[in-house]
Amino acid sequence: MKFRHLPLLASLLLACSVHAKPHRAKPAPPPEPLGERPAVIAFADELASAQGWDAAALRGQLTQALDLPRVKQLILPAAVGTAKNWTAYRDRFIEPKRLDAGVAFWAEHEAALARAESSYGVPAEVIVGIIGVETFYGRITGGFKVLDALATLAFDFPTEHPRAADRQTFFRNELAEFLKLCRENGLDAADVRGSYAGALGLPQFMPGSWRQHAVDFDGDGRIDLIASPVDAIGSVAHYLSEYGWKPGDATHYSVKLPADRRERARLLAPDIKPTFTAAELSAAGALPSEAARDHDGPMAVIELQNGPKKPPTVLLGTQNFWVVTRYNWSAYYALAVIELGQAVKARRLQQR
Ligand SMILES: [Ca+2]
Repeated sequence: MKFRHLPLLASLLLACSVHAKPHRAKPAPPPEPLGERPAVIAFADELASAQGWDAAALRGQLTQALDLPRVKQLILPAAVGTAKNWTAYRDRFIEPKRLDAGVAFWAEHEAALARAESSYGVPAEVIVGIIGVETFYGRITGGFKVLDALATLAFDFPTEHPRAADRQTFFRNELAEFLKLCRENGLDAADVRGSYAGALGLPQFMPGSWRQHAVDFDGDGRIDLIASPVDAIGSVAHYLSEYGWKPGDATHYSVKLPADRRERARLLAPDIKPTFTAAELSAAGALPSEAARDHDGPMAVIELQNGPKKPPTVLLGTQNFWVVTRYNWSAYYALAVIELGQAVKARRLQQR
């Protein structure tokens, strides 16, 4: 499975529930070049050979890439024992400044959003929700040099991470994708900035997702997710469409869970994966909403924690909810995207 920026939002999710920032406790030492490590040389030679590039130039570029201690701090999971809190997470995104920016973004790109909706069947509000959660409509796209960030994670991934080997392989692949992407799109690899995990532009696509799913939606002959909001809009819609967005279907419904603890646990076990039909949910003692009872297809029973003192938020996620989690594997993320889009839409209608 491909996730474009799981590391970014996963840590954001955990970090937002607690105001402490465990990774910022001590200042990072100054960065130094990666140097002539055997893995760097081998990677450069292999990629240059496969792509027909100048091997010496690529070796030079990668051995001089900076090994960024800050990136290695940020990629680590947050400290254990930090409780998830949907209400706190939601408040971070659904707030007046981001809503105003969303209304302005929608007004400026109304035609592109409508065209994306008609081309791919993905509602404008979902696209607006994603770009708003990701980058505050292009205001926060990341200040790290992507070449340095990806080279750090590709060749000096912190070994204390629980899935270090997997993640290092993932980032080596993303580094190769990034280098190809820069050549294909006329970008200077040394100049491109993005998140600490290498996510790029308004929609924070990882380089591999950019190459696989992004589209030239403004028709200027190149794909630019950094400077073209219209390309970003079309690319987000195309991405969701490719992951199976069902035009016209709801993202989620309300539900009351069964009183029986074992039945509740059974329904919650598949997490965000749509598994149960409305009839199966009713048979298990759950009370799906009236609209959910008319839903054609399986649903996921999703529980979002609200901290130790408040009851959790519970909902039924459809296939479309699951598709939003292909952007980032988190129910908290998906619901924030959906609710931000709805809130921007409501404010936009109210102001008219
Ligand atoms: Ca374009």
